Amino acid sequence: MLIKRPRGWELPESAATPERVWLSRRSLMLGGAGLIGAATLPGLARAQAADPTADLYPAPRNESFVLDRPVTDESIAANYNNFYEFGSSKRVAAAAQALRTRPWTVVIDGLVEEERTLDFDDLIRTMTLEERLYRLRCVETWAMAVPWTGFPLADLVAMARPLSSARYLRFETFLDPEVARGQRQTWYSWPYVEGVTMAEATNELAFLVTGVYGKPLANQFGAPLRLALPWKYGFKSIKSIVRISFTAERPVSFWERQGPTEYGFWANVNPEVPHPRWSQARERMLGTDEEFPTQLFNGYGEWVAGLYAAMEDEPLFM
Ligand SMILES: Nc1nc2c(c(=O)[nH]1)N[C@H]1C(S)=C(S)[C@@H](COP(=O)(O)O)O[C@H]1N2
Ligand SMILES: [Mo]
Repeated sequence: MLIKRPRGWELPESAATPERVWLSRRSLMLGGAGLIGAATLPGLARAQAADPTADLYPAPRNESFVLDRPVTDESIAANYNNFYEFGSSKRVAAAAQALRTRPWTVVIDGLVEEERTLDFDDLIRTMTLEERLYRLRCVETWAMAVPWTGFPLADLVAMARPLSSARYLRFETFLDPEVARGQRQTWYSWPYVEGVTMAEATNELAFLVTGVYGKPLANQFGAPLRLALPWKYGFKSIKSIVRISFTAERPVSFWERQGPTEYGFWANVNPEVPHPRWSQARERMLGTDEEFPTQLFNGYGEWVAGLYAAMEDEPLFM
């Protein structure tokens, strides 16, 4: 089904069109006539799009997920990021533009009927995209509310056909210290890794994100594919995924390896369980600085509380 085949946009238009025609068509599109061009010359016009999946946006909104506060301004969310591959400050957006997100492949391996390597642009077109308004709560106490676009992680699990022995999913980010200077810092164990249980992965809330604010993901948000697990602290929502492995063993995630007494595997949001160095009782919205009381499971308990019944012995909230 997911066979790699050349598409119109993979052929640079300059290779197929005399330069003078190409240049004038480009200036036409820059002049705002892009829709006309796209309607009459689908393959060729798409070759000029900055992102080969741009035509998939905006996706219809799934109205099941509503916010209790305004959406964070795009300019704020796009300029305050955690993406340690590009540095430990929040101002990593410029550095993250160095990441080349095409071609991009995602390996599905481990305990599956058949291991495979998917081209991202093929993968996304086998999935039905939707928009969801989710909040994200960083373990550092800042929070945001954003319109993610993507598809349920459960749909990818179904496509991957895991064996019955699979108990966890392990996600891995790209590794390229040439481009991502943060990955030259050897006190971290790169690449970034995260993991969830099969039950968490197939919960309706678990979302694989390909876009935000009605467009393909900008690099700093973790292009071209990142996770959104809104009931967990933000570090579980791994960016720029290149590998998804089905495992029998619980994966050790990046921050857990770094500081197991501060960052655990479960990392479910809970106002009553402080981080060893600060309280988790409140959160601050990016942009407005408005404060809200933190909610158990970040307010998403209706979907996920049942996952953790009879698991009191586990450190579910760190
Ligand atoms: N690969 C990778 N994924 C990552 C991180 C990172 O440093 N590297 N930071 C995490 C943390 S701590 C948070 S809070 C969110 C931030 O997502 P945002 O920058 O889109 O707000 O990404 C998470 N995913
Ligand atoms: Mo975070």
